[in-house]
Amino acid sequence: KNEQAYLDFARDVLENGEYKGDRTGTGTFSVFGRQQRYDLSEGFPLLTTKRVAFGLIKSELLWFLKGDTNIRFLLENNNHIWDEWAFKNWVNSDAYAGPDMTDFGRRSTTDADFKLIYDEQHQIFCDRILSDDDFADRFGDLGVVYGAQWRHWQKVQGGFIDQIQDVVEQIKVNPDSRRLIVSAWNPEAVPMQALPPCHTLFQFYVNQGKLSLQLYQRSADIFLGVPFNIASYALLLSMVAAQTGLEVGEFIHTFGDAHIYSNHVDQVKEQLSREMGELPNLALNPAVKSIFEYEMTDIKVENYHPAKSIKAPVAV
Ligand code: DHF
Ligand code: TMP
Repeated sequence: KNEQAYLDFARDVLENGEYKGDRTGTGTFSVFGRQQRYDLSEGFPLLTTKRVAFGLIKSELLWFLKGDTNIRFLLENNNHIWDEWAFKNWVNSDAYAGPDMTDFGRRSTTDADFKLIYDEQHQIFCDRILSDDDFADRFGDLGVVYGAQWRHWQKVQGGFIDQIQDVVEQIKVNPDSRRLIVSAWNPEAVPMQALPPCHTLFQFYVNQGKLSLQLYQRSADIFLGVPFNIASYALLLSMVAAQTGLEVGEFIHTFGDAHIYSNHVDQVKEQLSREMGELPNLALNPAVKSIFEYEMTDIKVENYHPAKSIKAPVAV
């Protein structure tokens, strides 16, 4: 069963993960190398043991597919999942003259007075991204992140590669190919990214009229990021299947460093104590004729009745 695979994975890391320090200073329980499989014909893998905000997953994926790397589009869709990484560039810049925001991610979870100051600066930042074009160009951009690598991979000889367009075309004309790969990991670009890509590389596979996708994720925040990543890639797979006339097969999720942050342990235990419900169904508008033409209203999950959401702080 699809959701069981995620829950077993979380339990495995809770039980077998070893303590490991990390870049954010939070600390994690970590394992290296795991894999789960989700058969999409059994339902759409949007977790039911906590509410997962599918609207945010849709707008993030549409943002990647547009080749956009500026958070303005996300903010226009009320999506704040990437704010902290743009905000970090802003407060570290010479142009920022507000209150000290050093280590804002951690301090806003431990210091209530600081959190008020941070929330205010965050709000000012978002308002300015939305209203000031020059400011948005300078501080809303996360660098050459997913959208840039997927749609405009810069060639050494000049020009760009559109990996998504190419892979969709290859699935149509050469479905037996073993080279149906999209790489977000561009070693040359890593220093120019607010966060080097966590979902590093994915490969499609076609057999017996079914399309499957395997993702290699180098680093995985099991409680916050992974439920989004599962649904996002299941959605991408479903959209590519719809555009290539194939049925949906499996989403295979392969991991490097898979971790539970030390301040997520109670939340994971709470989630593991809950009963699973039925998985929802995905409905894509069949009139959409290109992978690049989907809009928010063309994508719906039906019959989603999750348990209530569980809040946790994100490590910045
Ligand atoms: N950093 C870390 N440490 N973990 C991540 O999962 C992560 N993910 C990123 C960027 N950097 C990251 C992009 N994706 C949330 C989910 C996905 C995501 C970023 C943030 C998140 O905070 N989800 C919450 C609240 C969502 C909301 O705004 O309602 C959740 O409960 O799912
Ligand atoms: P890192 O770059 O030091 O590995 O930190 C990235 C963190 O963000 C790590 O906890 C993994 C997490 N993450 C996800 O789990 N999924 C995602 O889609 C993204 C962008 C990040």
